[in-house]
Amino acid sequence: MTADLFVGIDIGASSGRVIVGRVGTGAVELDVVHRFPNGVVELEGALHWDFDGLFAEVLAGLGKAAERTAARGATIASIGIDTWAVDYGLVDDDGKLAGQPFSYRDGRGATQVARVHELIDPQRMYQATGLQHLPFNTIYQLAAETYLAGRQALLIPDLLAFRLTGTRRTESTNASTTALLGAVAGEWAIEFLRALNLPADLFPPLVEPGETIGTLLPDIAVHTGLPGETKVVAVGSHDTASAVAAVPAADRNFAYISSGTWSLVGVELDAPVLTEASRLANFTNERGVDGTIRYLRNVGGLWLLSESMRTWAQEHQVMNDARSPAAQPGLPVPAPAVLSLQELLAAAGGEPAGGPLIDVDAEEFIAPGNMPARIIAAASATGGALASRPAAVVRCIMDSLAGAYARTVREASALSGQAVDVIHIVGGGSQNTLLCQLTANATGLPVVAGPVEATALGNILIQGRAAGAAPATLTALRAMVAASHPGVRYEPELRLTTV
Ligand code: LFR
Repeated sequence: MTADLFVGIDIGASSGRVIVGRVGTGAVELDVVHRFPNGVVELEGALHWDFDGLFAEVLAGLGKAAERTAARGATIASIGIDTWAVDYGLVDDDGKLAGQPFSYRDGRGATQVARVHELIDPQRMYQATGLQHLPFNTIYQLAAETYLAGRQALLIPDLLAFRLTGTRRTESTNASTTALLGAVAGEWAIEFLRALNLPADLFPPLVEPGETIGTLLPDIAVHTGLPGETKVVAVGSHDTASAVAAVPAADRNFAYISSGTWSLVGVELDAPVLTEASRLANFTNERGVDGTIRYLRNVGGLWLLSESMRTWAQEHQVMNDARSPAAQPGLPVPAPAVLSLQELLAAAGGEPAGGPLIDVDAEEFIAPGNMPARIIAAASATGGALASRPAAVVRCIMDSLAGAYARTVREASALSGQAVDVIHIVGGGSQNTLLCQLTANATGLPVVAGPVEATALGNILIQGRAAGAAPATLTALRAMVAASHPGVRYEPELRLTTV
């Protein structure tokens, strides 16, 4: 029997997966046993997550993991969970969930910003929590709640862990995205809970990555086929914390870009930067694994691309319906095919450099909707004429992202004093060769791309370490990632200019 298998549950804003990870001597391997889609759903006019649907997928994935490992005569040592940050579900004394959790893409947080800032001065909030201002931070969402009596707030990974084990905990890397956790002490900022009239025990007690949350509830063990003693272990439950833990950097002089729905761009530090300059530049000090600080900014991400592709697919459907033989007898010509991601990126690579740019961080890009129209309007507002053909829009997104990455890396380094010699891109964007090359060009630094599954690797490695199957330091864990998942290196291309 081997006991070096771990299950990672890793759910992002657009998809989730259940992974069986094997931690061996100097190497870590993943086997994705279950994938499922995720996305916001509209319920009673507001944007939510289908938590019950996600939990059903988690159970299905755990069942597959149990089957897969039993077939190999192996056992699963533990389960770790990570998801996006900020959002939570409200649970009553009996453990019942009060409705499906709101999504951060719903606008309700933004409506509370002014009121919260009247109660807590934003400068004081930053000095205490070190969190960047995002209109959907947990603190603003909580301010929109009308009924909290007898309820506790469980962040999404904590809610999943609670459903699996019956134990209520708040994992600390994710707690740091609430704007209710002190950046230096890592304790709840009780004064802010009080200022907002929120109960002091609104969140369950904190737990650090590597600590055990509990073991499976009997009915979960029966349902999934996993042994009842299977542990749920806290990992960097904020997906970005897990991703940064698995960046295959050799030393501290690196910047990372965790590139997925969002691009999280920054450096790793030992202590937070809480200066006024840092606040004005909107850098965040989120907690990382092993007490590190993820000093970063949320830059717009591949959400701009995926929402654009969704819009084009919808328009294509409408055109096709209009051209169907039923709608237009005698004109049964299908609309031109929608380009795949690969085709779109290839076409975008062929578009001329130096085209119009947009501010990828603008609030108007947060909500779902017709992204190409918003991008074209944003480009024209800054004097650029952006053609509506998909290749031109995609090129504009890529150029704008690369430019924002370069600015953000420069600022993170300047504000923190952390030198940067190389940029690691991990997550989905690491497979986007155009984006990786444009980033190397814009920063003038080498880019090492990969692994694409950094988040899942970070999740598995922290469990592996807790079980004694992986080394103690982050540097040694990262060396395991580098050895088993070699990256692709992009050097900055020289731009020849005529004088
Ligand atoms: C990335 C991420 C970001 C967070 C955003 C919203 O998946 O977790 O770090 O700011 O989603 O939760």
